Amino acid sequence: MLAVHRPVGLASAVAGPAVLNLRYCARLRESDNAMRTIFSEQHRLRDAKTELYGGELVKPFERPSRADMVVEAVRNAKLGPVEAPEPFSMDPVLRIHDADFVAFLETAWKEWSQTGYAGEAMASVWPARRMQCRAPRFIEGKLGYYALAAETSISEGTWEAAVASKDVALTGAKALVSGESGMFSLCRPPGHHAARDMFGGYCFLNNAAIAAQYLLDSGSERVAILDVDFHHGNGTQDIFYERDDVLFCSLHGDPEDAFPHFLGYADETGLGAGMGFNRNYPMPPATPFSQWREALTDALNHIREFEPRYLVVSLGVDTFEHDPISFFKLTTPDYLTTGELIGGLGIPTLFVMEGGYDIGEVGLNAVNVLKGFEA
Ligand code: Q9C
Ligand code: ZN
Repeated sequence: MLAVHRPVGLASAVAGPAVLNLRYCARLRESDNAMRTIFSEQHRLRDAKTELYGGELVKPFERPSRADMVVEAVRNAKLGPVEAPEPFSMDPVLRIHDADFVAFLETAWKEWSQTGYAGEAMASVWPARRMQCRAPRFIEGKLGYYALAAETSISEGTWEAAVASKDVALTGAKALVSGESGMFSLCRPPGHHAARDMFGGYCFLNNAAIAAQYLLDSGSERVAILDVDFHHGNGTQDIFYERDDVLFCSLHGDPEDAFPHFLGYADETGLGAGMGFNRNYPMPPATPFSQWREALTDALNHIREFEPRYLVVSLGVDTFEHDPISFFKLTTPDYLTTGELIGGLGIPTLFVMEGGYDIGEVGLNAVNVLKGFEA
């Protein structure tokens, strides 16, 4: 009771006239509704020249202009303030990723460029079936050991951008712990393909997993992760596969037809203590919103039943009908509906940016999810 009454007494004593109190209340209410975006200019340091695509080296689909378009859309929509991240130590990263993997990422570009190779660092050899799965000394072998795919090159500045990206995720998570009900961590590079010891699919550090673990470590019992990126969140699934404190639900292109091809089937439901805490919703080419929405509703029902303290959404908008590398048929207004359905849970939610490669529409589509959530 005392805690309820004291601020009122203080406010009237300090502010005096009731009209000032009203203005103060109005300001409070306004900032309650505005979703804060965490964004780092450091994302620009991830600016690889090459991606292996269709047998050619092309300009990467995952490029700096993506994040610029999203932050511009956040500002145009007046979603709320855009803030720089706070720097965190590597401790939260090491709760998710292996120390040798982190050390590899940190030094990979230097080791590669010291060999004298002209191009960017890319994996070209793997510990395939019946070979030895151990990290060799030379960078070429280490790349194959730590890579889950070949399209993602490591270039100068990649590590620094990945570090800033996890700070963006952690700053958003910290704000949730402080009582915010919705935050947008505009991460770039993305993270959901990164496993505890693997990079690839444009991802290096798993921002969503790092944020989820931080939320657990801040004293919450359960956290759910909803992955709506077009691609299966193989890294996140793998990280939490044997755990019952994180429910992972992913809606994605059927791995029979879509990257990452070797994970994301419906029969992957968790292992050991984690049995039943992993749910995959693979869907075929040309899936329309009507069908995708049914999967979302089912996932949201399971999340509601799980009663998590927080929800982390791996927010990819490469489900868009015009996405250049994906095959679902979601339209721009569908993202508003998606946000509304997620907001209907009433769970404090951290949105972590993942994919979305239609540069012209990625901003509006992402912001529509956030606006729908706020509505
Ligand atoms: N033919 C994310 O959205 N290559 N990563 C796909 C398509 C890799 C996507 C090839 C796609 C990675 C974060
Ligand atoms: Zn994706």
